[in-house]
Amino acid sequence: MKAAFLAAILLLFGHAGATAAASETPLPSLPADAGHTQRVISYDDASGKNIVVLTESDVSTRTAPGSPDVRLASKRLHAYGYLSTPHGFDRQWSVTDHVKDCPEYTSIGVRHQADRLTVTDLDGDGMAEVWMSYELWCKGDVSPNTLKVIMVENGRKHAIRGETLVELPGTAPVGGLGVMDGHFRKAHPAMRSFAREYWKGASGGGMAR
Ligand SMILES: [Ca+2]
Repeated sequence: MKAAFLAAILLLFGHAGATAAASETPLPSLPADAGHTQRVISYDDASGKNIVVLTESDVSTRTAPGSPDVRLASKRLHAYGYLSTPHGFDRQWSVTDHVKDCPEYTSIGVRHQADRLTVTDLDGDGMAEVWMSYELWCKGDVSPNTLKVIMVENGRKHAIRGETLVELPGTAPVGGLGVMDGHFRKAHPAMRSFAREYWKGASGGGMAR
């Protein structure tokens, strides 16, 4: 196995307008619709110096077509992976997801689990695996949220899709199950093992298969 690469957390800040400028490392300029930065990390692997940025948009609203009394809410999240080159930052991959047109009387949520952003090299090939999880919801009750775990290695995305686990006193647990996509099913056993643990943590105790 190659020596583990250095994973260095450079910045952790809340929203745009925070102290990104305090870093000595230049940051990539994000797309105009990226929204607010939630977290930035950098790491080195066999490809070079990389930066990952997690962002979320504001909630936007519009009037429902044909129903002037109904407002619909939407929100997006993004993740961007950049490689630092002599010519500047080159975007290698991105992840985008959203809740669209959620009736405003319900609760809309589009949220990175930003503190769980993690970098590994579980198969020891020198190429980092970047792990993230996020939740989506549009609901008016305490039902589970949609939960996704995404791992990106060398630009290739692997996903687990399912729901958060909800446990209320006096009732049976609801949700928690995640299903690995075809990329995860073919991934290195160490990655699948890590993925199950990662899902467990992201979902609040659920299982991935
Ligand atoms: Ca790897």
